Amino acid sequence: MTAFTPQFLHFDSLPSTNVEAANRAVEGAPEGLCVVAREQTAGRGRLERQWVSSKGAGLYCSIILRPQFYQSLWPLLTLMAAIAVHDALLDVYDLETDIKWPNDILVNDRKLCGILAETVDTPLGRAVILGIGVNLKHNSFPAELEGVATSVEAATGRNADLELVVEPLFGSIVKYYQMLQHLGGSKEIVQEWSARSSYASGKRVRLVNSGEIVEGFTRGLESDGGLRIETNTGEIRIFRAGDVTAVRTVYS
Ligand code: BT5
Repeated sequence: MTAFTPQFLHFDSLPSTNVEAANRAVEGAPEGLCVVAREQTAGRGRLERQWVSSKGAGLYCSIILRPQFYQSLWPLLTLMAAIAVHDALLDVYDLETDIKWPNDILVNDRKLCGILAETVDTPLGRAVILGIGVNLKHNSFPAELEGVATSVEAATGRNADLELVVEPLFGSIVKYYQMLQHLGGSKEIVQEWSARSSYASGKRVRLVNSGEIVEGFTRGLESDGGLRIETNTGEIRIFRAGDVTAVRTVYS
């Protein structure tokens, strides 16, 4: 089992911390290298989407991992990161958050944090770049994110400083990464994730994946992090990718 002490590289501005960390990984950087930037000019989400990363307004960071377990379980790294962000926000800001499968941290149904795990082939083997973006400051968001995004400051009314959250967050990542690597660790990560997410079970959702739209109720996670949905026809389907939204039930 590998354990590491995070090593930090701080930048004022980068196109994307994931790209910088991937380049470092290709150059042979070790597991645990964390790239942190005050601003990203080309911050990205899944499927080539943009991650708005205004200067000084959030935590934009990426850590290099070199997992030694089956690649089929690597999706659990995204869940692990979400657990770690959840715990760090609770510890540092007393902020209770929800986790939406697979990679969003929400407060009052608004997005506070997104996580992007990518793989990169390096001379030391395939690595995972785990990117985390957390909105800290109560800056105004672009029009398309108004009503969709939130920040620690907006949610708590308290000042949110980058320096306060970085170490607890990476401390949490190390803790849950070790848990994941134990025998039975994947089951524990799924349990920890489910305990923090209203989306784990019994939530009415709509999932969109490659143009397909499915509606139903969530029915827990598979051991690799896949989401089970009981569709309106009663069939249980398992999804390993997709965008989930909560569907409100209207009672008359
Ligand atoms: C994500 O993608 O949520 C993953 C975001 C990962 C960002 C981090 S920052 C450090 C590292 N370096 C990078 O370049 N990326 C990672 P996805 O689930 O596809 O969500 C993207 C969508 O979230 C966008 O299409 C917007 O709708 C919304 N969005 C963009 N910026 C946001 C923000 N700052 N706060 C809340 N929502 C945002």
